Amino acid sequence: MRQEQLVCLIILCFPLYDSRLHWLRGDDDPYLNKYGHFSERERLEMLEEAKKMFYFGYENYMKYAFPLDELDPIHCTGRGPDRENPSNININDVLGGYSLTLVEALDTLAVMGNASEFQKAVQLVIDNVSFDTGSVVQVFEATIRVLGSLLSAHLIITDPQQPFGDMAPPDYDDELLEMAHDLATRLLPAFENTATGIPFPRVNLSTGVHPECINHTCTAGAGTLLLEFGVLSRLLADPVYDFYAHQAVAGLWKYRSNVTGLLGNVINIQTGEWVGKLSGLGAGLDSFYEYLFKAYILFGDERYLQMFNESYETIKFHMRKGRERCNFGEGNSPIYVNVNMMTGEIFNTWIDALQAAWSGVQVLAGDMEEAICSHAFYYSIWRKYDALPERYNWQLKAPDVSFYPLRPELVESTYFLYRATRNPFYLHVGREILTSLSTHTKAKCGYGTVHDVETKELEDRMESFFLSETCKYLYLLFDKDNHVNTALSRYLFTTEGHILPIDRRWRSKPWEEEEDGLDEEEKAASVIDVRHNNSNVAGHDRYILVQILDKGTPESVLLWEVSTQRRGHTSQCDPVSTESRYFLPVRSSYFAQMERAVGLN
Ligand code: DMJ
Repeated sequence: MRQEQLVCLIILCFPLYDSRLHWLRGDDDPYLNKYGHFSERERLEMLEEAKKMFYFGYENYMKYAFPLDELDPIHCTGRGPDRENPSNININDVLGGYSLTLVEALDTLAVMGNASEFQKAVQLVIDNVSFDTGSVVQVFEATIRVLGSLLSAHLIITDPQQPFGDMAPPDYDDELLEMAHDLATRLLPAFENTATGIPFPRVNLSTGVHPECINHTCTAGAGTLLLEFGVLSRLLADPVYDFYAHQAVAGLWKYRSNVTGLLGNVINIQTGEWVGKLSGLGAGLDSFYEYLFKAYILFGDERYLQMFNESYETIKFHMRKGRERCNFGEGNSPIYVNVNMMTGEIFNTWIDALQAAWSGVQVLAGDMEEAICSHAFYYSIWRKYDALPERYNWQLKAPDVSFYPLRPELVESTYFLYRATRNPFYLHVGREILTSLSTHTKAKCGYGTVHDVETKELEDRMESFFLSETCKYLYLLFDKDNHVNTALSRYLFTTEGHILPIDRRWRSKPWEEEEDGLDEEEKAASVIDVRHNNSNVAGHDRYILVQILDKGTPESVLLWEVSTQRRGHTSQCDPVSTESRYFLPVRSSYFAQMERAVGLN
């Protein structure tokens, strides 16, 4: 062949080869074009943006609001409890007059590696925060926001490895643990004088439960204390907190419907009668399920695993609508709806923003394909509004309740899905969330609650979970080398995004066993490493595990271990399909169907 002929052949053949390559890779698929790749440069840019977002909120809070609880980002002032209007529970349930936003920001500072500011902030908390405030707060909110944060920061400070940098303030003497102890003790009156063991929803931090305190509580409020109370008990070797948190869950569990197996959203703590019969995965119930599973991960207590497994099957049976598989078959996009706990019939036609955390729980539980679809549906809603409305009516394709208070749930699930799949799709989702937040919620001195997702009008309030959760998950999504990510199998996020080490210490109850059989050296190295714990793994699962280990993704090992245990055997882990890992997690046609379902096109 002459040289000119060869050149001609190459020129003629190249387009054919190229177009075949496009076909093979699906490059003509608009979704794959949009989501198929995320460069290192883009990742670093987003990491920087996430960091800036946190510091803009944090520094403005410190400048304009501290020592009050929250920042008003439009008027550049602070706010504390609404003492003039005790019935303003939207504010008073959360703001206890204890520098809430500073307390909540502590472990985000550590995760970002800012040792000097972390130490300074810890000292400010120690010097300024008191719980003898006379504030009437919700037991749930005080626990997940304040108690959880104090414990997390204490454990970061006392970690002998100091993986985030030198976080220990000079002369630290367990003050944060003492504060956690003090706060939890002030919450205990909520567990007295209840006939069911389910706590009162609110306490006055100085005087206990008011004689006229309402006898109703929501399921999540009473059933989301296990992690914080359990860790505190173990640190203090005092069973009382662990006991009460367990008793609350056992009380709720006892009253589940004997027809459907479902729980409602509001219960009378004296009679066990369900005042709210809505059963769903959003407000009032969300973190109840999350904590059953996380309590099993942290404490290894099989009772919680059994409750979670039973709940999971029941939820799927009654609440899940749509086609059977996320990425296969015919029918509507899968969706989890609210049902009547007594009958399983559809209760209403809205889903709420809190339910977006459910796909994160599904990732932990190893139900990956379900997690992918649950998340993708919420992401479609986000794309429609650049935010999540508090309630979205899936029948009317419109918000039922229109505000968005900077909630973290969608980015939380996005983070978990990215860690489990490493699919660049989730980095794109994270970037869109970050961009929407910068574009629509940035105010003069911080980030504001969106009053109406359609008009983007803002309210003058920056909730503390914006710094403890929304910014933390965004940052961790893009910070691939962060210690939390490289050792994810050793950390558990509380429902408020505070990190707790998964540690063998939590597996025993010091008040039950004087001697747990470990010598001092073993105790020092007692962080659970599931990689050394796989001796009874067989066949296919061992193959998957070896693959995971070879790829150096320790978090997947934990997901693998807990998911196989959740299913009660070792052969039904739901590994992410090759297609989901390297192409789009949801097939393009199903993705387009979701867009139509929310009226996006
Ligand atoms: C947080 O306070 C927690 O995540 C809680 O479980 C419910 N959601 C809010 C933030 O949206």
